[in-house]
Amino acid sequence: MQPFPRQIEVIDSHTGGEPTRVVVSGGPELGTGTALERRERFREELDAWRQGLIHEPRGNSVLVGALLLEPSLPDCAAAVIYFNNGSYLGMCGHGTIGLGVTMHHLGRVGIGVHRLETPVGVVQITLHDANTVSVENVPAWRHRTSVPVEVPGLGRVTGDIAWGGNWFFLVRELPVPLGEISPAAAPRLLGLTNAIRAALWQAGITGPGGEELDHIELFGPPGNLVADSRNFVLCPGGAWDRSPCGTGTSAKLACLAADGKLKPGETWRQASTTGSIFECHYRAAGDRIVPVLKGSAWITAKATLNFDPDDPFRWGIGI
Ligand code: PYC
Repeated sequence: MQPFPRQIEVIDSHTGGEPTRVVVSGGPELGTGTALERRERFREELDAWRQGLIHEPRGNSVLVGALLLEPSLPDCAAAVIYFNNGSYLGMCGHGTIGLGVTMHHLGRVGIGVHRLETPVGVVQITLHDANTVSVENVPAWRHRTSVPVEVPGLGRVTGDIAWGGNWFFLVRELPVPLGEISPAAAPRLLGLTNAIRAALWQAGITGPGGEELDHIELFGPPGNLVADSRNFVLCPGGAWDRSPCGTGTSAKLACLAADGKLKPGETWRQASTTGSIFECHYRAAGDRIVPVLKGSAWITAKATLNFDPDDPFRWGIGI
């Protein structure tokens, strides 16, 4: 394996409460190729780097990493690979807002429009000011509607399967009252969504290519927030998203569009479990939609991570 350097430079930010760690220098050497090819090299040959960057004691289960790379496409400002405690992501909405703010902070992009290469396609960011970014995501679409799944100990749950840059199961009907969506309710909601995810996999309910539906979304009323809905999103590594989840909200917009509940250009304000909000709309693109999500991010740390070769936990603790 490629030896770890002793030090990796990172910039941490949060988007609506959800943290992003951008690897600015000292990251793994992935060679040339598309973002997808380089992500697969990362996964197959250098996964210990992901673990050291994200797991405790340097990181935590909520953190999403963003490896900033040279683009392979000439019209892109950068390429990026997103990863978390569980695995690698296709796209990451909150992470792209954090990345835009971080790149501006580094002087790598100015206010205006920029394109970024991701493993699942090119996305476009508009940097409105030092903290506010719109992301035009990859096309989103609904794959299946009102899919039933029997969840042990819970009963029949119904939901839609949609792509928003990752695969999502968006719950429509639960056999129990949803209750309040709030950080205090997170342990119960984690129990529900983990059980749904396991039942979907057990039942062989997947994306069209057999992909695991590893993000599960619950939706409730916005309460006193100025929003259309409040969500709870289970992420692949078992943490819940503190932000409204950009790819999850893209999947939600695809379902709203397919149901005729949201027209192109109409605003949808998606609130998260913590109360942070993404303001969103979409444009039609054949049988898909192109979602646009606007949110804010703040830099929280500029750090040098140390990897002492004598540290028994230098690769992180996978918990
Ligand atoms: O914002 O797309 C997102 C996201 C995915 C996982 C965590 N956040």
